Amino acid sequence: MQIKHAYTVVTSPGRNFVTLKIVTDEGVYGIGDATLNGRELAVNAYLEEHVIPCLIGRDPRNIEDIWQYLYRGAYWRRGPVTMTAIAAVDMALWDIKGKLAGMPVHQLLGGRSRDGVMVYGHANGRDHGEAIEAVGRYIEMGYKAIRVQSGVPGLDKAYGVGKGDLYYEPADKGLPDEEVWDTPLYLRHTPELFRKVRDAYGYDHHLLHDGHHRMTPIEAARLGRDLEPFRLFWLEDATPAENQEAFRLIRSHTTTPLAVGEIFSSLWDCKDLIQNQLIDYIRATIVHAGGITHLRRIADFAALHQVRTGCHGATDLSPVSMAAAVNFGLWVPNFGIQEYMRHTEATDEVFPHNYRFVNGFMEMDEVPGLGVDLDETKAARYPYQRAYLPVARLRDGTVWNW
Ligand code: GCO
Ligand code: MG
Repeated sequence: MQIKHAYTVVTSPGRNFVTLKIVTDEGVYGIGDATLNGRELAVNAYLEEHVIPCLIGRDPRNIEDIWQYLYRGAYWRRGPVTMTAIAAVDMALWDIKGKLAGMPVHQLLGGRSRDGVMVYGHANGRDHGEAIEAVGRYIEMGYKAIRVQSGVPGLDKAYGVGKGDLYYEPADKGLPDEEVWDTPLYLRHTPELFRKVRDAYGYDHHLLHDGHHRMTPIEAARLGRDLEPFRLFWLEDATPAENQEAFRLIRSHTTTPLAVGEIFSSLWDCKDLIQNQLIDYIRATIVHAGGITHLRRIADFAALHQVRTGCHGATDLSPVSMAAAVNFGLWVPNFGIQEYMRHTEATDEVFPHNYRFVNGFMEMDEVPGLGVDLDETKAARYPYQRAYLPVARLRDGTVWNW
């Protein structure tokens, strides 16, 4: 059996997605997500120019060999563009293997460890009142775990506050928007937000919060401590983790559980965090961390250190990634939680899939492969549009972490 043909499809049903399709000489095909928000065409070119020509003629069943070939063979290792491209190939090959075996990918990984994958949704509002109302709507929809983000009085914009209720989409067409950020204001208002949410709804639901890399380690330590009475499921991306050691300081001050890793592209980005037990949840994800083959290694390493998974699942990860994540989450023994931001109806039509939200959990039928497809005719209706994530500046104009 050989890979006969492979190509990418770039489509923009509300936002940009890059999808790789690998077709075998026996007609079986697989698809993989290759979307890297704001840098979509870099991954597309990497695949078209540097990866696809090397795939033709290879046996698609040899997933591990192809992974090693693309990782070691490039000489230049790691980095988001490379690892997203490898992930797309890897997902497509697992999809093919599942179809050949007549089994869903979670069965190939070792079978189900659970019936459904607990997901968290995003409740947000321009102020505390709106955010608290949004939490109520998520509870009504059946969510067991809810991320809460609110606008900060005195700031025009804050990370995590959506344009609508269900679909949070930070990337905008055209050149990057610039936003003003003020950490002391944020630190003053955030514990108050969680106090009000607990007062309104009690302690039966998991609450999460994303700091989105904006605090210094000591600021994050203080926020973690201030949030302790409200028993968060996690505080995410408290501070950037290029310096993994930074989390030691946060950890030494607070028992609020910590999650990090949505921008990590390999095990080497989180090795110290995990082996020193500086975090509780690893957010690395299939599409940006080298596919199922590599995320499995990260998860196994994490399991040895009692760190659980909490994979990234924002709208910029396509339904192909979500299908892969649900398969992975059904299997992985040290599962923690899976992020789930609803895609728009247009996106769901371009990517028909078999996962579905049932009472706080993502469920999936026993269909062969990943259980997701790409409707190329519909995809062609939505041409690529350049879009960027915003850029943040402090009040004095200094560029900060968005
Ligand atoms: C999350 C993330 C996203 C990212 C986005 C960037 O926790 O879901 O922080 O909101 O900002 O995925 O592309
Ligand atoms: Mg995040």
